[in-house]
Amino acid sequence: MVENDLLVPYGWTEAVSHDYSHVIADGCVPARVIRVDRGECDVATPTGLARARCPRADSEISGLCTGDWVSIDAERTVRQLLPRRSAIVRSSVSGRSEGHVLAANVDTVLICTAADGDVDLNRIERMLALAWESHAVPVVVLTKADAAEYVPLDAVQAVAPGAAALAISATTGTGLDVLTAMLAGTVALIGPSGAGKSTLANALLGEEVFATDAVRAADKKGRHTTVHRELRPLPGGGTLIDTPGLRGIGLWDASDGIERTFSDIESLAEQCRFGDCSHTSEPGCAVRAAVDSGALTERRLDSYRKLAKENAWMRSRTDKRLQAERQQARKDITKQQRQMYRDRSSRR
Ligand SMILES: Nc1nc2c(ncn2[C@@H]2O[C@H](COP(=O)(O)OP(=O)(O)O)[C@@H](O)[C@H]2O)c(=O)[nH]1
Ligand SMILES: [Mg+2]
Ligand SMILES: [Zn+2]
Repeated sequence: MVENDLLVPYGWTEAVSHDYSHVIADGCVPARVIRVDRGECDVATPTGLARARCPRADSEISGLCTGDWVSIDAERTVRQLLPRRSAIVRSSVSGRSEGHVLAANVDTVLICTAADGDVDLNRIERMLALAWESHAVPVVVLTKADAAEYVPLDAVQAVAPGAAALAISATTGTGLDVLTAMLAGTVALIGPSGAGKSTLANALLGEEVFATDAVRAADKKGRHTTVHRELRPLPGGGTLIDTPGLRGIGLWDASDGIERTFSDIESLAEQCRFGDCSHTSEPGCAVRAAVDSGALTERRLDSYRKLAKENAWMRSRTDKRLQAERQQARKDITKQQRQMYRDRSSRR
């Protein structure tokens, strides 16, 4: 039986209850993070919506984000960050050796691209890698189909093996019923600014919750109207997270995500004569053969290489940084020990 009725619209299910009920600290209740602003967050609690204090930055809980399940105490302070079932993580802007979590406990990721602008397949592949890596199910959505002369749905579907791709219009309602039928659990919208995410969010929510903005006509660039990540209950069940547009999304250790995104290339590579084939000039290369026959585009192969290289670089950088941090910690300890010996000898 599901308790916590007021939490149900915010994603409290029997499965969630099963995972978390026994780990919640005494005197605390479960809550879902709707939105985080410096030091405080809006949360949904068993008794309704509330404002909670985030733990201090130096506490074990840092980087709370929209979609997180937490426990809060009687003073409305977040006490526990409950284990994330999934998380969309990109490389941190601050360059620290952690990823930056964009949204947590997400089941479906809607990768939005405006059909009336430049439909950048490389960027779609990058977002697919991010989404697959998060353990959510991606759906590629071409928005503003009403404004496009030609909607390149086939080209988009071709770069998204294993994922659904569809064209919609939030303005005319085209495709919204199909999309609604695909939504499950917590749905997050990602994509560049101006892609129509907030407009689509409002259409799915059935009310004007999120502010939207006119795209600059000159360059079709959005203006970053959405500045917060925010979670809302969907009328038909499930929840929706709108996010601000991302200027650039660096991958964060997305090896599995890349593998899934390029599953076609990965399976071709298994047929290459050499196990360590670089798919450049080796004889018996199945990947080159697919490019030569037109089954695989050079663009997609390049995109795959670029993301794999970036990922490898990111991983090596992280490893180096972790090493540096450990080294620093050792130095600090040595310093403390020296200080201790000095103190002791001066006391003598
Ligand atoms: N023609 C048309 N314009 C749309 C559609 N969806 C969004 N827009 C417009 O695209 C612009 C950016 O939308 P917005 O939702 O703020 O994009 P976001 O930055 O991704 O959240 C706004 O001017 C919207 O009116 C659509 O389905 N059709
Ligand atoms: Mg927006
Ligand atoms: Zn090869």
